[in-house]
Amino acid sequence: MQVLKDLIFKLYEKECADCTNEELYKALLLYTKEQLAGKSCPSAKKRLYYISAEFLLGKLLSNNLINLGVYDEIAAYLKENGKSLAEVEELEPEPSLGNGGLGRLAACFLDSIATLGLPGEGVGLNYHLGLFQQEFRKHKQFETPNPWIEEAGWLIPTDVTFMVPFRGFSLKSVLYDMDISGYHSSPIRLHLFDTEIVDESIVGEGISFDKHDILHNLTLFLYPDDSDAAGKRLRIYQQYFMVSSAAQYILQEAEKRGCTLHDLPEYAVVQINDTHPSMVIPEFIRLLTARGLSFEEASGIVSKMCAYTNHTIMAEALEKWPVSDLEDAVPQLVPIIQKLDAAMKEKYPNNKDLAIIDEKTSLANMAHMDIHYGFSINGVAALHTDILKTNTLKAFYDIYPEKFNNKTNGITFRRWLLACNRPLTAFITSLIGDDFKKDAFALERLLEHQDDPAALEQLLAIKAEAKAACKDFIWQNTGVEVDVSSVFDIQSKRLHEYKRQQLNALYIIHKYLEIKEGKLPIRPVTYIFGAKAAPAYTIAKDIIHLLLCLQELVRNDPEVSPHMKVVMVENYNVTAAEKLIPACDLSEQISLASKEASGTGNMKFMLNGAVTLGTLDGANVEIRDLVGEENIYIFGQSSQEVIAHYDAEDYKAKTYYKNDPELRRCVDFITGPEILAIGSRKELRRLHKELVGKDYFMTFPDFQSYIAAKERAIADYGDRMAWAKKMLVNIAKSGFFSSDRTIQQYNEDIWRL
Ligand code: 26V
Repeated sequence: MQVLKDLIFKLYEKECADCTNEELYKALLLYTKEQLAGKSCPSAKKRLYYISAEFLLGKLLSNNLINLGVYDEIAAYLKENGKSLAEVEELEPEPSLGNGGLGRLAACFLDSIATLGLPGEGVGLNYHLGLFQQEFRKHKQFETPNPWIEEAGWLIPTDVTFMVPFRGFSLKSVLYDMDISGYHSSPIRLHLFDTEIVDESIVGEGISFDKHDILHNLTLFLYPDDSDAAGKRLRIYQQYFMVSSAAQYILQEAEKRGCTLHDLPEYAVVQINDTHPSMVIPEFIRLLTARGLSFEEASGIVSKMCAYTNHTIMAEALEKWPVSDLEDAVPQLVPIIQKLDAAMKEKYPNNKDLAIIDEKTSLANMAHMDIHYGFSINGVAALHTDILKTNTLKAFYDIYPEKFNNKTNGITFRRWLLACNRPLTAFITSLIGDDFKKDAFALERLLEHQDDPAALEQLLAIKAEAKAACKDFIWQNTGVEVDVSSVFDIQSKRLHEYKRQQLNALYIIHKYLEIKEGKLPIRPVTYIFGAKAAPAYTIAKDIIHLLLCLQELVRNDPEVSPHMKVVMVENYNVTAAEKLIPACDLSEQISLASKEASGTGNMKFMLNGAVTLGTLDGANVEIRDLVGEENIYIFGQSSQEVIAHYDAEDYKAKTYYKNDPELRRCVDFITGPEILAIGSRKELRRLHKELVGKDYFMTFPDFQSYIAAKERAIADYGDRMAWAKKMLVNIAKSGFFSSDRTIQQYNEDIWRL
């Protein structure tokens, strides 16, 4: 601790005990940065570049202290001086450079790459304003900017710059670096490119800004709303700025290591995280041909170097750019993409599904380009990869079966157990030692304690402690007082119709109505939500409106509120997730089967001893296989049934609405007098109409089986010992979902570092 003590004295000429929390935060930040800078990054001839438009890092201080192995020592030192590390941590702004699962996965991957000592680097953009901050007013979501960059924060300025050409102008990219720590290992670097002339003053009301002012807005926001043409074009500018800077950097670094360019795949492998960085393929070809290589050689090199990860089958998220927009922004890429497309059309003249540029629409399909010109394509959970092979990308699987592979997602246990749940970590260590911190499969040893009443009691006590801490958080965040002896039922993730928060809402209405009729539930339940909706996603916002109205309705009804509470946490982000997840009893993973590629929240909840209530979708399938039917609650249509309904276009919400009076009663409650007295007619009617008229994500067919499964779970919760055993089995079996395992598999099958 002497180093920290000296640093504090050097900075402020006083002792720790006399410092403010702000001063201590700055000192700890500096201390941590110095410690990380003192360790060299793994070096090697061949390096991985993980290019991603999103890295949802979350706060870094405590995570870094844990990875450096000094957290406990520093916490104790502060405590001795009358300070609290937890309070100091509160001051750190959260770098939210991501929307949800995809960005958080990238952040977990960096932790694991560092922990495993692999020579890898992350590459992305330095958005000045990360994901918007969510505020609730009049039971609705409003968005405000979220500035996260501090004067002396985690970013390390460098003198690396590149010129990125656009139609009519060029922009200079400047590189900022961040050290990403691994657990008891050397850090790796995250490279974030920025422009020099981004201008935060162009932000108007909320998060509005001039989308045409490319010079001043390029790295201003993470993924602005792209529901209009200007937003789409800005996204092309952002993506090209990112990949052109990345490609120039990769070539420069490879050449420094002795690469002749003809042997580039021996020096670099690029993982394309979703299609956002796909333009890196034509950009590499452009740069290599400009350096004298033939087009054929350049495209051959790129094809040995680039690998693509698909994260969704949702058509609207699979990027297709109008060739005319590419012409407007990055005309130099268009002839290259056209040439790549022509070669494939010549090779496969009879299959339009394989085209990069669709002849009818003139849209360039980024995933198709990645698959033709990459050497690997992977899905993110076993079911998802199967659906890609047999459905969404079947035409490609038929011609390139060897390129397809699965890499089931994972999470870093350092953040999602060691950092966010210290009591559980200590408990596990006391039972099985601490091998699990580096080898997550060691958690299986917990199974030896599954019939040990003392261990199970202790597990329940730790959960109770986490719930008590979460109660305070919920009180501060929402002003709702929750009952810690109630079941904590949590659904926290982005708000999207396919994730079906609306199904959960219908269940809540069902329970509310039962209580009003005098049918009291066997035990109280707290229904907790955390979710942001995309600013232009109307129905998602309507669902938030409904949830906030339900929160209000229940809170103010003395007949109902002893039995249930509804809580919608404001501004759900990584920091909030770290508070909610340890406290969860029942983890809601209720997406429409086939639609959630993997999910990673499901893994975080499981690791923290929650039991899953879910559909057989994404990684839930693998969770079920690991823990067995008796330790998970599964309901709903299977993915094959869902896909068959979409193919046959035979689903009619109205039929269910007509034939199931209980369902109808709950759906109609959305526009009934109780809710209308709180919320606004326009939003609620629109949601009602959407459900009865469309229900595109088929909540109605799963309504009854959802109720049955949830009732079973809530009843089972009463047998405390049996429930604790389920918790323990879930924790013990979660080792497979460590991102260390995922990254090892990426390395063995794809990167070969
Ligand atoms: C994005 C959008 C944006 C526009 C509106 C519709 C829409 C639908 C889906 C998406 C998802 C984009 C990709 C993504 O974030 N996928 C998530 O990736 C996670 C990490 O692999 C995975 O666990 C989640 O299941 C998957 O949804």
